[in-house]
Amino acid sequence: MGFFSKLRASVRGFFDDFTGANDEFFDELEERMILSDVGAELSARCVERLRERVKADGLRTAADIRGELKRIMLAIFESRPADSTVSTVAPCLILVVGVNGVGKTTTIGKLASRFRAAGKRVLLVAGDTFRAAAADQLTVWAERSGAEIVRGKEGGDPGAVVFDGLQAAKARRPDVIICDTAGRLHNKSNLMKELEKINRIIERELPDASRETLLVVDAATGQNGLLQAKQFTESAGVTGLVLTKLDGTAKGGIVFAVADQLGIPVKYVGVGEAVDDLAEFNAEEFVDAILAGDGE
Ligand SMILES: Nc1nc2c(ncn2[C@@H]2O[C@H](COP(=O)(O)OP(=O)(O)OP(=O)(O)O)[C@@H](O)[C@H]2O)c(=O)[nH]1
Ligand SMILES: [Mg+2]
Repeated sequence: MGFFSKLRASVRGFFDDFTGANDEFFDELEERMILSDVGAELSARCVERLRERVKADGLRTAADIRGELKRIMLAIFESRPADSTVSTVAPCLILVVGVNGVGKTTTIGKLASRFRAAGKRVLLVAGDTFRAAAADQLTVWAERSGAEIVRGKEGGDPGAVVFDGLQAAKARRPDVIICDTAGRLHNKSNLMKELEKINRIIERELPDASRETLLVVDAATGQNGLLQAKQFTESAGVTGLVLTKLDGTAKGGIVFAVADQLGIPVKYVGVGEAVDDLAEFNAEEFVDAILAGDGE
């Protein structure tokens, strides 16, 4: 599959130079995991556990050790909510948040296309009035995917655009409503306040909608992305994560750090700028892709 071949090329293989289950191998593995942004503490914990299992079970071959590491890494996801798909019980409202440039608008475009391909009626709301041309960018995606769009004036009040969008939703009854938001305001507390205001408007105008708040994080920002995730989770009620730009980084390990430290599921991963470059996150396939390395 194209999707996983992109991932494989981007994430560094942990077993590329395997010569045996010795200290050198374990140290190298831990280092590679840290370089992939799994995080120092979690990498150490995984490798420690692997050492124990290798010793206890007398594992010797790369295949056996890889199988054990796979189980250990999958366990990171097993303690988290398993739901990896967005609810599409109509009306479903998806609010997309995240700092500037991470890929919010692109992800919305990709999601709109997916839902349209599944026969859903989609309404996009251009809640980013801060950045020039943000609404134009979303309009291009709407046209491309056959979604409807509600947009306001540049520099206008995002709350007002969201309000208008929700009135349109009440009248037109789409299956899915996706709201874009600004990634940058004058400062961070403004951004969080704006999101709280948008949330209040949605709560008031569309109280019965099934809600998702997807936080988009650029995988290449590594541990800083984890920090963003913590901040947004505290103030914006995030229900799921989208990790983008996994095609452009060898740091896909951030997925593990996020799953380990935050109680929110990774729902989608982005591996490019094209409409098909978004996939539902599947922990087992993801771990397989990471452990497969470059040579396979
Ligand atoms: N390689 C790659 N590029 C991506 C991916 N997702 C988005 N991009 C690119 O990242 C850039 C920023 O994407 P946007 O969707 O505009 O990001 P945003 O979060 O809406 O940005 P602001 O509106 O400025 O806050 C664009 O050039 C996208 O094409 C991805 O998964 N892989
Ligand atoms: Mg945007």
